[in-house]
Amino acid sequence: MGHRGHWGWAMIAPGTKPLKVKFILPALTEATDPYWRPIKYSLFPPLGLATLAAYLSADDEATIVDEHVERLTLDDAPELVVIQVYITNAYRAYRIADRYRKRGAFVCLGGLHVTSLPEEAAVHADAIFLGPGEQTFPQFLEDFRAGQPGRVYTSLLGRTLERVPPIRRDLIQRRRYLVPNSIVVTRGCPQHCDFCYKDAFFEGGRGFYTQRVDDALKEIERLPGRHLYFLDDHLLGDRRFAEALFAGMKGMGRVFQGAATVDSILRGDLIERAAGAGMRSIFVGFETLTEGNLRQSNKRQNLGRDYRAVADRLHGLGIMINGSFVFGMDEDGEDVFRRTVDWAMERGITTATFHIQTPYPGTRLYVRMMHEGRTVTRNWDLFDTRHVVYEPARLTAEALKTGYDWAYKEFYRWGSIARASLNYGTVKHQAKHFFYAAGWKKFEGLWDLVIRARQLNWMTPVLEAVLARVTEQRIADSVQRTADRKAGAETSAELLPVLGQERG
Ligand code: B12
Ligand code: SF4
Repeated sequence: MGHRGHWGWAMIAPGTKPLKVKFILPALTEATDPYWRPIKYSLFPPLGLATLAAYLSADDEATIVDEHVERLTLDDAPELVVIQVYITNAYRAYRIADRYRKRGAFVCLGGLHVTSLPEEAAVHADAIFLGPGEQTFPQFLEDFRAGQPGRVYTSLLGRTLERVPPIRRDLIQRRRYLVPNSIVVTRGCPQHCDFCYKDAFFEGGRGFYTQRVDDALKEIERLPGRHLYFLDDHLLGDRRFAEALFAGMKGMGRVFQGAATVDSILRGDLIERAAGAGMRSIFVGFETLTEGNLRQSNKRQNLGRDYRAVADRLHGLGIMINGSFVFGMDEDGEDVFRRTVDWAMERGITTATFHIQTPYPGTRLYVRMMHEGRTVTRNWDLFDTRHVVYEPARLTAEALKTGYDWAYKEFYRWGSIARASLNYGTVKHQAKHFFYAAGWKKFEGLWDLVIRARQLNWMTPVLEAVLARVTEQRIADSVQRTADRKAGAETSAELLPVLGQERG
């Protein structure tokens, strides 16, 4: 049944009855609690589901419902329901799945949480999917159309992003999102941090792979407007791929945000190339300022790296930093909160994402915590990095929670935002930092208003303006510094005075 189209994925055979398919991203639990911040969940459209929808035939009838931005009704009658399950929407996902199964729909569950705990999810599904869906979902569709769907589809060998069909962005309601142009051009990550979802999710096959550069560039060209947000775990993870991508993007007039590790920012001149292609802000996993914590969590790529040099290099390029920090690792004591927040402010980190360490099922951290008898709950609703779900080593659970809450408040005080912006050399950059940081945490009322008016896309040009271009000169200066470093300077510490002068 089915034949292969020119893309290489399964196509519906002529004459086969079209399918009615509903893709659902259930709301995370916090949608109903005081932490709910509509803007946070109106950032990105459900890219994973739009990726899967691309494997349907043109005749099939598909809808994507993202419960964070619209109401989900359950009284319709799709034949096939496809639900993406994260740990913190798992219970809600299961309730929706049960409801649709009672109504006679065939329900597929997949995503990170299903991959971590397949037995738990299987009770609520007709078919479950482990790992990325690019190979398993088209196989399932073929089986389903043939009337022989399997129970468990596991992504193993043959994982690739080559010849994948274009994402069904037509099913996404762009105006409901601040960042409709989210994109992923790689999957996974070359690193192996103990607390990360990555190794469990990609078990049994490749853990890091990229699109073909020309496919990625074509996908970028299809996106309207200027702003892009790369959701890749590590955009600089494959040097050759990233070099070619940035070369291809040069001159496209894009501004973009992405994520990378500290070592990749310090190494070579990839970050200058990224800046030249339009990178204006980057998510960096600093995680902890304590070496022992890095070692224990196998975050080797951060060991011995000069975090200060990372911040200075990025600022030198006019790239704003979203720093990620984890509290509650085994060497963290009461002083960790103040130390971390002070460091982030002193280094001019624009936005900080703080997390309480969370042992996600499937990770090596989870196994260790179980082994040491330190897990205290299996209520997945609490696994949102805001609650303490294990016994910390050198802190009480209360102190960890209080310190985490304090860190957020302290970092986003008006005074702190102003203090951090003073780290920037020019008034333009100080203003950029100020508006970006303040806009993220201080204008909640305004965001809510725009979201209610369903016109979030009006704000995208504002975001583009805040992320506007740094001068070519800054990038050229930084490239020169990299060349100088290669020619002589031994350590990044030696470069700091040079960077300091440049910024002053
Ligand atoms: C975008 C994003 C968000 C967005 C989600 C918006 C959205 N509309 O999806 C927002 C900002 C809301 C968010 C929030 C959080 N996130 Co988040 N987020 C991501 C990010 C960066 C990208 C997700 C993405 O779009 N990937 C690209 C698409 C193509 O892949 P995908 O969604 O995984 O879908 C594929 C497969 O999973 C599979 N699949 C998925 N569903 C299904 C269903 C079926 C039936 C099938 C066949 C296949 C299938 O097929 C798809 C194609 O391969 C990931 C990192 C990552 N690389 O995945 C983290 C990530 C998912 N987030 C993570 C975390 C920890 C959080 C937070 C808890 C953090 C925090 N404190 O802020 C919060 C959640 C808060 C809460 N209350 O629960 C962790 C999850 C860890 C875990 N084990 O669950 C990740 C993995 C980051 C990381 N490296 O740790 N996040
Ligand atoms: S570098 Fe980031 S994405 Fe990669 S394994 Fe570590 S935590 Fe996960």
